[in-house]
Order: sequence, then structure tokens, then C-alpha cells
Amino acid sequence: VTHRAYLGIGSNLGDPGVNVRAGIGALADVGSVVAQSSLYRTKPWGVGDQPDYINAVVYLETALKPRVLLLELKKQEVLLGRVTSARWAPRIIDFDILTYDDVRIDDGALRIPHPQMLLRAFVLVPLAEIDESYVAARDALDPNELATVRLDVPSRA
Ligand code: PH2
Ligand code: MG
Ligand code: MG
Repeated sequence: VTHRAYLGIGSNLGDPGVNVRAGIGALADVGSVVAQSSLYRTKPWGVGDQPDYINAVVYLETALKPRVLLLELKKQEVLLGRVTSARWAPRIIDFDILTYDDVRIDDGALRIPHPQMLLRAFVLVPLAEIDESYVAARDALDPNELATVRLDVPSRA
């Protein structure tokens, strides 16, 4: 059976744009990336002094059940070089399950839908780009929050 998940992807160490693109590539081992947003440069949310992030959202079709998907994403994070695991620490790559079919899960290890996704411009701006059903949620954000996110235009040095 094929399941439909939205994943948030973020990086704020090394070359975050390169890392996010590599992260999207690595998802081929987890499912099929059916749609992907642009890359956005975003101010760190909920944390103090750390580098800006590059964020994106992808729409993934996968045969994996939610907890297996979570474990596979953690494995791919390590394969991509992630060494920090502390909550909200700067990281090479972070995959977050935003939604999975219409599933609701809330146990110690996994919460779906992601509990803070509707508060975060770095999630809703890319998500609304690929799924118009989130446009209203994006447009309901405080303008100051929306202003923390801007399209990343890769420099062609
Ligand atoms: N991820 C966090 C904490 N804060 N801020 C931005 N802009 N982007 C993120 O991906 C992000 C964050 C925890 O995973
Ligand atoms: Mg995260
Ligand atoms: Mg995470």
C-alpha cells in the first residue's frame, strides 16, 4: 500500500543548500519524491544564536509505516553526516514527518501531524507552495513570522 507523507527538511551547518538537495536525493531510498518545494532561507525558529537554515518540503509516497519511516529517516540523517541529536541543535540535515495520510499519532517518540507545523513559516511557506490546501494557514501567520522566510536564490559563482 502506498502512503502519502509530507516531510520537512532543514539544514543549518556546512553548505545547507547542498545538504538539503542531498537530503532530497537520499529520500529515493525511502519512497518516491512526487513533489518538492523550492528551497527557502529561514531564520532560526525557537532557538537563539545559530546560523540561518535552508528549508524545503517534499511530498513523499512510501510503502513504509510511520514508525518505520521515522527510523529510515533517522538512518538517512546519519548517512548524510548528521552528528548532533540534541533538540534544536544546529544540524547538517533534519527530516521531520509533517503529515502521513490522515493519521494521528501521539506517543513519546512520534507525533503526527507535527505539533508545531501550523506555527512555522519555514514549514507552511514551502508546504503551501506544493499543496494549496495550506495556503490559508500560511496566510494566517503573523507577517513578522512570514518575513523570517525568503526564497533562496542559489548563487552561480
Ligand atoms: N528546525 C528546528 C528548530 N528551528 N528553524 C528553522 N528556521 N528551520 C528549521 O528547520 C528549524 C528551526 C528543529 O528541528
Ligand atoms: Mg525539525
Ligand atoms: Mg527532526
